Amino acid sequence: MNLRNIPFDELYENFLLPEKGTPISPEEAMDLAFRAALQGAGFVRSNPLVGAVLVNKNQRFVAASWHSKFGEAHAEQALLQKLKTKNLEDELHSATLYSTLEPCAHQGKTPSCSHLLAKYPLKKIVYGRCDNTKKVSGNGLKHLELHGIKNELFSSTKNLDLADKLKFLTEHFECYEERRKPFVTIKVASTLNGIYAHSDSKREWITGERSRKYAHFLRLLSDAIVVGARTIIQDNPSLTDRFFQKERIPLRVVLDPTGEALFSRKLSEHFILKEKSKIFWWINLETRNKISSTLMKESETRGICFKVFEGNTKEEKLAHVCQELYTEGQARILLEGGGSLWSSALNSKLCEKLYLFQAPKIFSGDHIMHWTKDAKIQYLNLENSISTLLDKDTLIEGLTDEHHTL
Ligand code: AOF
Ligand code: ZN
Repeated sequence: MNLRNIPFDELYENFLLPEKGTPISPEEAMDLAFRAALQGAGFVRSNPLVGAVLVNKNQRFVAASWHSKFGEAHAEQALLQKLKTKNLEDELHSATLYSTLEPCAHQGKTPSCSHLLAKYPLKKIVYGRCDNTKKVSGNGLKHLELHGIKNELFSSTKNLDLADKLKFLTEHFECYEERRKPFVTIKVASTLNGIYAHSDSKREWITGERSRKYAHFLRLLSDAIVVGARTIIQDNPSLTDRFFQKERIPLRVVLDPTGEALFSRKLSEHFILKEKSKIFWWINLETRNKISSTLMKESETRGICFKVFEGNTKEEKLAHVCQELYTEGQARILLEGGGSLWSSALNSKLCEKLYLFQAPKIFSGDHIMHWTKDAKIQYLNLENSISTLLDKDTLIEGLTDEHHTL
């Protein structure tokens, strides 16, 4: 288990660029490119988070930039634009460009980065990860070589943590592009013995404020946030990010086969409907037939888009939802609760990553709910798990393996 000293939300919030002309080592340059890439969180959708840093021929920092929005300039193009605006294009002479991802080769929604870069007398590109999509896959690097620009895959023996950070920037993108599915993450806040709620009480905070702030960062990172009916009934959540980018509302998704969450209170009293932004509300076909035309109309004006489940079991239904979200271009999906949803995700092998916030407490008694309450898997391993201290709580995160048995 590795220990992460600075949580990502702090790196995101306290992002500062060094003064131009500051000496910078290769490790520092790539770490800065990582932090620059994080600034695109919440806006790149199925694209990777990418950061780029220019270091001049005397190993001095010149400028940094990042891919800030899906469909807009890639990190490298944004960097070149910045250099132009600041009249710093001369600094490209014999310079090294650090990019968290290999430069692209294709003209897509934006021009090809390698073609843009090849026009300048750069010495070398150091990249953090390969882009294995067919259209890129080494082609950009070849193009740069043809123009006399060398390339190197970044590796560091001094900063092993950096390799994990670079992987984080592309994990949703690789899953979406290569495996053609959304990158499904589970977020659980529990006691040391895995309890996330009491079945007989209303919402109660288990983890501390610091963890809850981090959970909002996970919402910022996510394209879609999914909850089950009981979470809507018991917690009445808003499912918005209220710390980092308040104006950005992720797609909210409610899984409510029988409509018990929908009918649990007046629409005007559902906090999730306070922000008028699209919500996918999945229900069974029989439930849809029970919704009056007045309620249907009011729901739609409040942003609800009803969807009908396919499949019989919870697992089949969830798999169908994930497939639909994939088709809708939703790459990073956060399952926020509760136990039934998390268990279905584990049972159907849909969960790619787990974020477990553990508070130093134990709950016991007749009404405790364990977060894996309906899971039928025998075991689940987290690869390269990382622990981060968040005041008194510990966040344990890691990619799940696919080798659990039913
Ligand atoms: C880079 N730098 O900053 C990013 C890259 O549709 P487009 O034109 O925006 O292209 C998206 C693809 O470009 C994406 O699938 C991935 O292969 C690459 N992303 N590449 O060199 C960047 N965001
Ligand atoms: Zn590009």
